[in-house]
Amino acid sequence: SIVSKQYRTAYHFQPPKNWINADPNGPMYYNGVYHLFYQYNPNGSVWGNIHWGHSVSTDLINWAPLDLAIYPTKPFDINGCWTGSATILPGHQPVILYTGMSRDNQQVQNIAVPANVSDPFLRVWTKPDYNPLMTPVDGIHPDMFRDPTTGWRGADGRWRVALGAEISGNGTALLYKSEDFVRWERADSPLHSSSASGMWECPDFFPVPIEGREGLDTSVNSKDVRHVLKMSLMKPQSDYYMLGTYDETRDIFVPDDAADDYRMWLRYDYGKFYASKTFFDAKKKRRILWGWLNESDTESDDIAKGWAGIQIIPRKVWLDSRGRQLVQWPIEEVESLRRNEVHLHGLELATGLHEIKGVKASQADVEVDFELPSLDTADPFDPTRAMDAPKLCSQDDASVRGGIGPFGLLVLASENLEEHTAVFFRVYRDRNTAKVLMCSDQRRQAIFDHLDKPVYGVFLDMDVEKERKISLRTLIDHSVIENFGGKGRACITARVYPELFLDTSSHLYLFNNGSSSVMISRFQSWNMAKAHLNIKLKDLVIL
Ligand code: DQQ
Repeated sequence: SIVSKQYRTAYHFQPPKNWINADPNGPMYYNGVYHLFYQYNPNGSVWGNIHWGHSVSTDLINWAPLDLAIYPTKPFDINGCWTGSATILPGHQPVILYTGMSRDNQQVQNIAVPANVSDPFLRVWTKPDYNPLMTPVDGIHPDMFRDPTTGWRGADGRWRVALGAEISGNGTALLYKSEDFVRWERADSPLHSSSASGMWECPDFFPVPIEGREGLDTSVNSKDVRHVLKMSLMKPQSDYYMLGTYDETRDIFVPDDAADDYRMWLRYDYGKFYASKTFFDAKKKRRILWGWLNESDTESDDIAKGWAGIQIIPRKVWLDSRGRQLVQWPIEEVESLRRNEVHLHGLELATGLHEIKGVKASQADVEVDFELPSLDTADPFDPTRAMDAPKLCSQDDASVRGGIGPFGLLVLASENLEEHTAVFFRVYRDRNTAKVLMCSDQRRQAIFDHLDKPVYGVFLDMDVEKERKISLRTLIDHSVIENFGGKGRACITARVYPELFLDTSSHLYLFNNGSSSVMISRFQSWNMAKAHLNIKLKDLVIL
């Protein structure tokens, strides 16, 4: 069976003694301290009895666990304290809105406030008895009404929050408005809804500047910003987002491209990634994204391991220079864990394998640039196969010879490659342009056969004619591989459980199975030190 120690992560957030750790909740920066709450079952290895776990940090990498912050005690949340968000109100007053599973099993929205706002760690939260603030009435289904966003304030001075719902079969971001953040009324129209999908869980709504990479406070709205509306779809359990305009007068979100097939919507991450939520980091003026990475093993494995669920390394997000998608990159603080750099530049990667020696391949950070040969040796693009990138990755996998590619990394590879996860690119010539397919193939990740072994894939939105270089950054941490293609324009995260590295070290290879060589114009890898995920509070220095 799977034993927990080998799959626990060294630098990806996990609660210390964890059972179910799921959605990131109420992330915020407040008075020098970063807060992460998360859906947490303190005494079970399956979902249920949900509390709010709470950890604090001064660098988003090293964490001190605190007592449970919000837990089922009142008629308005006695059956679970579900997902919600933090908002910092005027007077620098933090509050949390969260969904309670009420005594009669209805989803209702409650407010919680710090018992002592001068406690630098906001350890104790209280829930006023005037809760719930919002209840599922007027056609709102009591099973589909949850996950309040961070609030934002319009020019009219009124607060707004969005809630995940499904109305008449349509995925919906319901809009509520308030003068005092206590008395809320439903707006006449939702912020947005679509017939392309059912229930929207964990909505998020925030501005990004058209120019630059800075984050903005959630209430900012001007001609110099675009808005992002994100939703988690329960089927196929993935996170999607839309870029568009927030029309404050009509109080609606107007997407640039309202595709009626959700598979055309944009995604933060084309791998395993769910229930994500952003917050504005006022300290470094960044928009930071958190995301839950559930397990890809079985429930009995989780019981044997005694834990399930980790978080991504927090990512800074901003609008791509061409304004067509978001870009994501691991926060710079993670680089403080880098040790023992191994680098090679100017390697011509002919067809074959090239092992990277001297790196701890189960706990590493890798950055590599692949310079492409002339594109006319690329395979022709078959548009009939374009719709389904994952399928293309599983058919034309790492073992299928191509003109340019497949090339990339074999990650968490065993001695004789019986086990490995292939992260690779393939270039196709499409009339007078070229397309880049990015893949992560988990089918050979482990000799266990009961694991979820998907193949993930996405086309990189880049001008490969002009750029001629494809970059890849990969964070490896025992049972998680986070991949950032094209400098963060395409992200694919996978959960893997190799068996063989139990008794042998794991290996990292560059590989090229294309007929053309590619030039490795840059390769750097680092061992990653363990983050401190269980700091004593007294040792947490507030800068
Ligand atoms: N998880 C929470 C819900 C949310 C779901 C319950 C998403 O509030 O919709 O644990 O994973």
